[in-house]
Amino acid sequence: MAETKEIHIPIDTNPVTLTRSIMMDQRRNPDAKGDLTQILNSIMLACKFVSNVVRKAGISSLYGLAGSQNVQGEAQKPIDIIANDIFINSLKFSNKIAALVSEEEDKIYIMGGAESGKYIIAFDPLDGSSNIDVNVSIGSIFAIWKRPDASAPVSARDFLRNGTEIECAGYCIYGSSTQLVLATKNGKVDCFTLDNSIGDFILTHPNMKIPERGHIYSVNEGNSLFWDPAITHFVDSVKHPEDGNPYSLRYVGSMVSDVHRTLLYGGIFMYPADSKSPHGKLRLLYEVLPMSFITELAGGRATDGKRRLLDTVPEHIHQRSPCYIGSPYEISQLEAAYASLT
Ligand code: AHM
Ligand code: MG
Repeated sequence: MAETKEIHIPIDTNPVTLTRSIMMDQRRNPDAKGDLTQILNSIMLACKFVSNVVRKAGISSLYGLAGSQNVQGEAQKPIDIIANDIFINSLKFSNKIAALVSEEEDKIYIMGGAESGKYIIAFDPLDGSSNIDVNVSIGSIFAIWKRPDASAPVSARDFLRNGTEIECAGYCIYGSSTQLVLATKNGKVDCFTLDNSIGDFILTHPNMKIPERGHIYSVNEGNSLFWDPAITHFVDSVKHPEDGNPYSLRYVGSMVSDVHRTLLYGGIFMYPADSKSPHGKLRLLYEVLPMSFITELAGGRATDGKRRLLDTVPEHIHQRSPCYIGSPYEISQLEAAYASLT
């Protein structure tokens, strides 16, 4: 009789995939109708699609300015516009989103046929676009809210809400691997890594927790000429600390990458207001609030220097805000600088 050989293949045959995780969340909530499940599935598909486009961008000449033409004489779109189309088309298919706000759309985009949907979403389909041409990690960011009254006509007012009312937020980073980080209200922050061989995201970093304190600060220090005294003092204090152990500076210039690193290693990510940009650069609805929500659920903090960011109610959909996101220790140090110097 032939000898039976045992073959050991280091493969997890029962991984927690994002698809499974979303379904398990729905099963845990007996009142859930599955609307959020469908929306998250649409986002997952959009992220996989954008990831694929980002990876192909170099070889398929997708880079270029809006309006320029390819060799066939067809108009080419820049990759962030392609990402926007991918997100909108994917979300349309879910049929559960009444309207959306995108960094790429001037006005709110009302979904024909789904105006009575219970949910609205704000997203930046491809943040960090200035990094696209130099092969630096970029990402997509989103936040989902339940409409206060789904029977009323959907309008921009539905989006002008406190960040604590976010149902779910996340980002997808297109880096050396593609990872989707998802945070759900009353839940936790999980990070899933795309396994291209099976075409699904696998749970690789469950229940992410930001370190209580880090040793990295992240800011565009080229703007320091325009900073206010509080931010200047804080940055000086981490560069010239009393214990003689200065912080490291890391700044990709791509919010998703800088916040992702901050969640994993701790420290602080900053985009201050300054005398040149009195409201800062980053947008509340689809950059600052989703990242603040995720960071708080991971045990971190997010402030504009004086106020908790999640308590900010935007006055218009593309409103900017200064932001400081990170470990509890560094954020309290920064708040102390603002309290004593402003
Ligand atoms: P974008 O939405 O036009 O891509 O700009 C947002 C990006 C963020 O990802 C990043 O944190 C910031 O701009 C970097 O800005 P700067 O180049 O001024 O440091
Ligand atoms: Mg952006």
